[in-house]
Amino acid sequence: FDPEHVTVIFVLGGPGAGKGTQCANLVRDYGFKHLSAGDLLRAEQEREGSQYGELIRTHIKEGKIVPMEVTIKLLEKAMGEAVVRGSTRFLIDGFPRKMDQAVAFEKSVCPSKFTLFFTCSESTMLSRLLHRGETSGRDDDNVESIKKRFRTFVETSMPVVQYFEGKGKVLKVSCEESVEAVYGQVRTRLEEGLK
Ligand code: UP5
Ligand code: MG
Repeated sequence: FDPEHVTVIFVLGGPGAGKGTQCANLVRDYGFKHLSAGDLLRAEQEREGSQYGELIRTHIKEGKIVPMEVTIKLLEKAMGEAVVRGSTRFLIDGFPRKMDQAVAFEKSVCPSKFTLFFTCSESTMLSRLLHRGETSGRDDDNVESIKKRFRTFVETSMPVVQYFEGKGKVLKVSCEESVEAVYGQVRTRLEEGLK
């Protein structure tokens, strides 16, 4: 597909900040195509015959970033399929979370218009994830994995946010409040960004 004809918005924020929840609201109200890198990786992990199943499983459990070739390939494929079906506006959720991914994706797939960055305290994120873990079935919704995910976020993913901030391309939203209150802010920021 031609990057000139698509709009990409990155959605970043700590584990459990509410990226997926708010993206679902934006899909409903603005017709974005939502692609969660984590969801794509989990689907690939489950896919029969995938050569990456074990690699993805161990990285996710340890809160580590899967090598970028795998994730970028999955995203590029999903975007290509969505473009064929008429999508032009994408929310790329939970990606890029390491500098090499950010640079490679913008160079070889598509530059982003801006990044929506969800800020949230670790104590709030921890309680949300533990609550979700009671029913999610996710291998990484347990205290040990969550602590590792927090650490990777601070050490590896925050530099990506700072990189885009340096380019004036980050719109921040605080995610401590209720889903509805946060969404009000998300809409305001998004509309500023799309102007
Ligand atoms: N909830 C949400 N908002 C709330 C609110 N305002 N008030 C009260 N409750 C709220 O929300 C989490 C929970 O909180 C839900 O129960 C929700 O109802 C509630 P959710 O919207 O799911 O938060 P989200 O930010 O999407 O959390 P998620 O756990 O998905 O974030 P992660 O970034 O940790 O997970 P992701 O799936 O993106 O990545 C998982 C792993 O995949 C990574 O750790 C990594 O190992 C791997 N990965 C890569 O290697 N490379 C990539 O590029 C991407 C992922
Ligand atoms: Mg998510």
